[in-house]
Amino acid sequence: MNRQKQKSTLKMRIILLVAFVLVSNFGFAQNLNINPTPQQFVSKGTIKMPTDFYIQQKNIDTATHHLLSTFFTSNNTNTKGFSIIIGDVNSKISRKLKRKVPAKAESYFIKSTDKNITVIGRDARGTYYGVRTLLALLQHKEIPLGEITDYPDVAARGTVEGFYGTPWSFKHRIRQIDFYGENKLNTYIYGPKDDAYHSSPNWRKPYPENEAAQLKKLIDRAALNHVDFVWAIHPGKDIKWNDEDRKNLLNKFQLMYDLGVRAFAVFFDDISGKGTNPKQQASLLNFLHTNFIKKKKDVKPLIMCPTEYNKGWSKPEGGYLKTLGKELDPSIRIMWTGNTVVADVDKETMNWINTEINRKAFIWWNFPVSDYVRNHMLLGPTYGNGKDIANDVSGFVSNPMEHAEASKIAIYGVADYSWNMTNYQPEKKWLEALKVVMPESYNALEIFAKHNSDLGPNGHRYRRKESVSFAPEARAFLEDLEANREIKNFNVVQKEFQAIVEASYILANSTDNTVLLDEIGAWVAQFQLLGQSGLSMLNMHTALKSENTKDFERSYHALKAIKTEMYKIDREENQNPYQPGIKTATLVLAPFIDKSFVHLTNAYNKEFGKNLEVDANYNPHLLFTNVAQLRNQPVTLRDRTLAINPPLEVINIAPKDYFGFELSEEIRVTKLILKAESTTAYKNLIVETSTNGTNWSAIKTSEKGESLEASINKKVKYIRVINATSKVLAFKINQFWVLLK
Ligand code: LOG
Repeated sequence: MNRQKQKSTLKMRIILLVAFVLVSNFGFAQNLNINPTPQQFVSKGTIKMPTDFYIQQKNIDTATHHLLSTFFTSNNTNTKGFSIIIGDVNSKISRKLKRKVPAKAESYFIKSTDKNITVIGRDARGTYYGVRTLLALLQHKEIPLGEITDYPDVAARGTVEGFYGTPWSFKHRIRQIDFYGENKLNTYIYGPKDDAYHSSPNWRKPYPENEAAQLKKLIDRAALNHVDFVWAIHPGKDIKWNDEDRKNLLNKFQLMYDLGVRAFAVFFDDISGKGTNPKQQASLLNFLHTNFIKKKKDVKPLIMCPTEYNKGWSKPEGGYLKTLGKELDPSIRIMWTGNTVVADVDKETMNWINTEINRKAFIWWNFPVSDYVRNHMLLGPTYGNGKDIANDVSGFVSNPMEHAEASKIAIYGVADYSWNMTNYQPEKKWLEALKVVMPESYNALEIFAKHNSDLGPNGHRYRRKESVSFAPEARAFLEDLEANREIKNFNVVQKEFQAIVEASYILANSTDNTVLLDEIGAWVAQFQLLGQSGLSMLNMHTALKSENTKDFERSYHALKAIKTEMYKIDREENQNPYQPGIKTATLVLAPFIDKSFVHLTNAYNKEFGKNLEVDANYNPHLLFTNVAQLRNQPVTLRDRTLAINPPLEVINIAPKDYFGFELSEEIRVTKLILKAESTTAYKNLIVETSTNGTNWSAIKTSEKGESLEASINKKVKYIRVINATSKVLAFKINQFWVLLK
């Protein structure tokens, strides 16, 4: 070998050796079991957990002090203990170590050696997060040694309590805020649509005394968790663009400031009329910025939710977004839900909106909110958003379900995604989340949650995967069944149904999270019945194969009885006026059992000359409309009431636009009811019926209380409400249904 070659081989060896040492010392931050996953962890082994600690606190605030006191007590601290030094970059700590703290807001650096642990934060919140990580390290059996360098990818991370329906209770909000602190989420935007003092009619008025007192407690709790409690106001339904309402807003902000609020938002979503004017909105926001935010000095920049808050609704020709982008003070953040109301966001989404509004949009992610599918539980993983948008967003908040505790499964994922985007692993985080919300019964919860993730058909067309590992089994089973072959995976399917029944028993009697159980209980009961019905279906199959008619009929009747029980739960629990009832496993499991049941019953009838009935449990009628906003709205048939799932947004009905139903055949219709949020549109609407969709006859209507009513009593195939004027009518549809004979 010549010298040259020898030299380069040696060089190669050294490079490889160095690479090996580097890799072997780079522990995986994922293995630390900390949520969110730290950005960087260089591992240097472990040491035995000390029993006593010596805490040296430098510059730390009340929240961090309080957090430390939850672990370090007089029982495990003394001056001879294992040294822990905590401070921020301004504290008296080794300069060499302070230089390792990333130059980013909320960052921290931890060095742990066999002699001591040093935690240094870039700022107060960074120190707090460093201590959160420290306490998580101390939960391990041995202390992991090495260096952790950590910072959030997204500046504002958390939730917006922004859904329609019952606002969260005080107790739930406290639990949420604590959960945010634990998971390094820093933002809780308070904006429940059904809080009358957030929106119309009472946004101008102070909260009643007891509500104010509770809010104050929440605000204090948020401070203790380093969470910004952002109080939002929703004045657009009836705001007047005059000085008086400006004063009203300032006054309400001051009242909230007095309760301790130091961050504010103004929402203009889901409104119509004068309130939607972008110039006026911008001018008002700038006014609040100058006369409140700037004056106070200790209040965060404003956040606003625009009226055109998604691309589908934005009308570029009207220049709404561009006006906001140009006129709003650059410090004011603008929220955005994506390409549609309910959407996942990616690079393209961000590029488009950020150019329109001249700043980084603040993402309002409408997941796991279920206010438009209230009969479903959304317990699946958090996934779908781009992993390359960290630098394109000014904030990322999730709008959750009215079921606060159940929403934690998704929020846990949001915490990791928004902190450490590129390393985010949806499934791994989902499994971890289940363990966090149910430390003992998480295996049972997993079985329940994996089959309760999708939303079912909905007007926003947003869907989630569900029963992922079971779906191919269901397909294979049905194929064999329909081809009259031996069912190869019978045992696998049986095992799944058994697991469902058992998991439901375990959950229903679990004690490790009764708050969660209160929310999901009715769905668990329904899920158990579904599993049981699956087992009866399998029994029908076995009995048919062995030509045991007695067994077949018993299982057949059992399955029908189970369905009756499920029907009862659906009619008794969760009876909200929007999507009442309790639906479970609707994407894969329920249709699978239904199809198999129908197939087996038909096969049995044929073979034994019987006629056991199979009820076609579906709705044959269709929505009939030319209004784009309504096109995907599901239509439900309950008993004899045929209804549109009422959408939550304002619907714009252009001249000659209509909405109604196309029946499967001519059927006698007795009554039509429309309940709109404002009754002023009623005089401009006509109710019409038709037998062929071409020739229409008008029906007399009357206003009864808040509804528009028509008594019909004739056989029709089409029935609709039509805008008879030459103007666009804009209103919310709270109820729309017809009664079939
Ligand atoms: C509302 C929100 C609601 C969500 C899902 C925004 C900005 N506003 O369609 O209050 O929870 O959609 O139904 C919305 O998303 N309107």
